[in-house]
Amino acid sequence: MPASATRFRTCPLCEATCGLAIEVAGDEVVSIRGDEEDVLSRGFICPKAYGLKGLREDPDRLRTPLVRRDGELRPASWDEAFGEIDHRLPAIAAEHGRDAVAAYVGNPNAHNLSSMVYLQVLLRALGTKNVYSASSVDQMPKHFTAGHMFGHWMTVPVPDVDRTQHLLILGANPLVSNGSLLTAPDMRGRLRRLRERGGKLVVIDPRRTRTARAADEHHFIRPGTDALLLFAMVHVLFDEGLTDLGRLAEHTRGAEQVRELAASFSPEAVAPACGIPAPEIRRLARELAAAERAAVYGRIGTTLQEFGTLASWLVDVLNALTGNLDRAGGALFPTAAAGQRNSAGEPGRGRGVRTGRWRSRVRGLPEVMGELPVSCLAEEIETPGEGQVRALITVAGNPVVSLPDAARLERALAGLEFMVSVDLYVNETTRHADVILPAPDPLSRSHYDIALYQFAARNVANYSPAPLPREDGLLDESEVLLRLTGIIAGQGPDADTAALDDMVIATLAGRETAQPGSPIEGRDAGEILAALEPRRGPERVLDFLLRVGAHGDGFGARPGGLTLARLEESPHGIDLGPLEEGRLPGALRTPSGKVELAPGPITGDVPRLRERLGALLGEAGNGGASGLVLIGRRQLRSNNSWMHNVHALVKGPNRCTALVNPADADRLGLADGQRARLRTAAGEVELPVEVSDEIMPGVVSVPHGWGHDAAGARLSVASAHPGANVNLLADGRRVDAPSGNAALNGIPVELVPA
Ligand SMILES: Nc1nc2c(c(=O)[nH]1)N[C@H]1C(S)=C(S)[C@@H](COP(=O)(O)OP(=O)(O)OC[C@H]3O[C@@H](n4cnc5c(=O)[nH]c(N)nc54)[C@H](O)[C@@H]3O)O[C@H]1N2
Ligand SMILES: Nc1nc2c(c(=O)[nH]1)N[C@H]1C(S)=C(S)[C@@H](COP(=O)(O)OP(=O)(O)OC[C@H]3O[C@@H](n4cnc5c(=O)[nH]c(N)nc54)[C@H](O)[C@@H]3O)O[C@H]1N2
Ligand code: SF4
Ligand SMILES: [Mo]
Repeated sequence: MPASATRFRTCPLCEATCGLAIEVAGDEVVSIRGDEEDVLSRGFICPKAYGLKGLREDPDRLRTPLVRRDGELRPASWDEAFGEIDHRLPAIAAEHGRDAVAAYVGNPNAHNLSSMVYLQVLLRALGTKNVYSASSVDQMPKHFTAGHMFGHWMTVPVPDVDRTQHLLILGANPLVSNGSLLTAPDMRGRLRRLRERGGKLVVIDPRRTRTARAADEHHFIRPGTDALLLFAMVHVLFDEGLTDLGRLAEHTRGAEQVRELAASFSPEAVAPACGIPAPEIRRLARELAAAERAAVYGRIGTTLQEFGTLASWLVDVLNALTGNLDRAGGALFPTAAAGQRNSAGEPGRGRGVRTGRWRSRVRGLPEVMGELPVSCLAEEIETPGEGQVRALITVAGNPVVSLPDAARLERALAGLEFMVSVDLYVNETTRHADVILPAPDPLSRSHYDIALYQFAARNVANYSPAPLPREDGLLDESEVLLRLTGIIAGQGPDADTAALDDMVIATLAGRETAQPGSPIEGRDAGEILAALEPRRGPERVLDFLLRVGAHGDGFGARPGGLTLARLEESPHGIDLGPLEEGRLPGALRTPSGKVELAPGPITGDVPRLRERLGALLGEAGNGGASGLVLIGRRQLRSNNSWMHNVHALVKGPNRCTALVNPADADRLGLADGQRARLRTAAGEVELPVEVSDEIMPGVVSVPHGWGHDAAGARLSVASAHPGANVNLLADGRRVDAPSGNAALNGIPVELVPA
């Protein structure tokens, strides 16, 4: 047995970015523990971290490219695989136009340094309007509201959990999900300390989750009605003279308009619709206003629903109206060390954001943040005509399991002329590909969280080199993405990727030296490139981003500032301190230079909410809503759809169950453990029922990411614990109107014994 060594590496599985101490011997993982000295996570990890060992060792994980020959995916060399792509993909774009090739990029890209740097390069080379990502089955409403309120998509306020005295959480279960748009490992500890210092935690969720159980107060809410509740709280603030914008008053526009919009949403008007009594709503608002330092935080339950934009907006309207926006202990704007746009360039004002620069061909939904809503993908593939999608590239995504209209999407993928996937597995999605390019296992690549530090509850920077060598025959994902870029750019399957990489960094350096307000404004780009020598690939780009970033050394302009070399000397990361207050107005990039409290693209959706309120009140007047609605949940040992082939994470009882309230179970004649059928117009699934009063009456909760019984997938462990694909029930036409985000929570369903 080779001598063992400990390597420190940030966990790439979820947004908490925990530091891992990985004991390795040769090429093997011996053990995985929490890194006690990690500047952010201080030793915390969850059970998924250990799954990285199983993932590394999984015999089903791809170790060679696969190419479809005579209908079957067969092992091939990289040259054969890229040759096949070169032979088929550019021809489709040449014959049918660039939009005929679509791309879908999934969640793990946000946790992958190579993809964070090179995916954009590939997508730009593709030049297609048909760019799709998991963002539009996730947080797109939050980008939409951040963009319109603060001027940049990524300027998302983060609750200052470590200093707040009052935290109101809606539609998030960070004790299980470990936080999202909130990078804060060990939320259990952080929330416990909040309560120990006399603070209060309130949770609004149709399910009494772990987080709800750890709170001072929990309220059930009817799914999809958060915007009504939040509007009513805003109403109370104005009604009772409790608004106080504080320091931000002179930097804010639109408060009066918000007051007018909230007028018709009194607690008394919305209470029967959302299921929270009016006096309770009034108290929630008063307590929020009275708290010395408070923050409102909403996550998947508030974004993956029909009024995602309005709910996301009202979360930050409440933060602003109570004087908690940009205030310590309230909701703050992180200062990420790399790639943060709201700390770059000239402060205080900018071009703002635009949406709808193009629209989806079939349904006419607007582009947001450079992409189209994934709810449109199936119809864009299936509907004939000019601009029809005929080829698809997926990178780290499992759309068949993750997107609505799952059955239709599956048919659509089967009908594509050509499909390429970059992935770790042959799964429900990639089994439809003509070529699969394997990605290396996470432990054999380096890591830096460019994306997630934008949402961290404390400013930190942590780089880890690859703890283990890459297995023979695998390429770093940067190389895979650059070779694909070369093919798209017409340079053939053997493009000079080193030259492409040089172009990437030269473009970045050229742009930055021309950028007013940059620490390297006016300098010679050649000098900057020389200073990055001899680095190449993602590390060179990362070093560049760190050095021109808010904490960087500015290539000598700010001696002592961050460089990648300094991070390499700090295996547990560098702590850059608590989030700063007073980042506004400097971080704003709105054309007005103000916080826009009532932007038209957001408030334009209020009439739709008013209409819904009317309909819900009509139902309530007729003795209450009779039907059941479906929502989702996350589970500690799952990671969306893709860690179910690791035995340690799937063993034990079937977790893909429908949680049903005892009253509903009685009414429907269902007993705990019994199999039942869930049905919508879109499709049906069968799964066991779990009867529990932790779920609100009238609501059924089913986790997503299951349904691993597809023929042709190569997931021997997962297929023994298949569960059901809940997105077979989801209709892609249900979207949040402004952002186009899918509304996968709050779906009306029928439940019957199987
Ligand atoms: N263990 C684990 N961790 C994960 C993941 C995973 O799959 N497993 N996935 C990661 C990803 S990609 C993400 S985006 C994050 C998500 O992180 P979270 O948003 O914290 O995820 P969930 O646990 O699904 O919590 C959403 C909550 O919203 C509630 N809910 C549903 N509908 C409504 C509604 O209409 N209103 C309100 N108020 N609540 C509602 C649900 O009951 C649920 O408790 O988690 C990440 N972390
Ligand atoms: N009903 C319902 N549906 C949902 C949700 C819900 O709450 N309810 N949540 C939604 C959310 S928040 C999200 S983020 C999406 C997730 O949707 P997706 O991103 O489409 O799905 P994942 O399950 O994350 O699948 C990731 C894929 O990436 C591969 N992979 C993992 N690591 C790497 C890597 O390093 N490189 C490459 N190339 N591949 C890799 C895995 O094998 C897997 O195939 O699901 C959404 N779908
Ligand atoms: S909480 Fe997230 S980042 Fe931390 S160990 Fe678990 S999966 Fe990894
Ligand atoms: Mo997500």
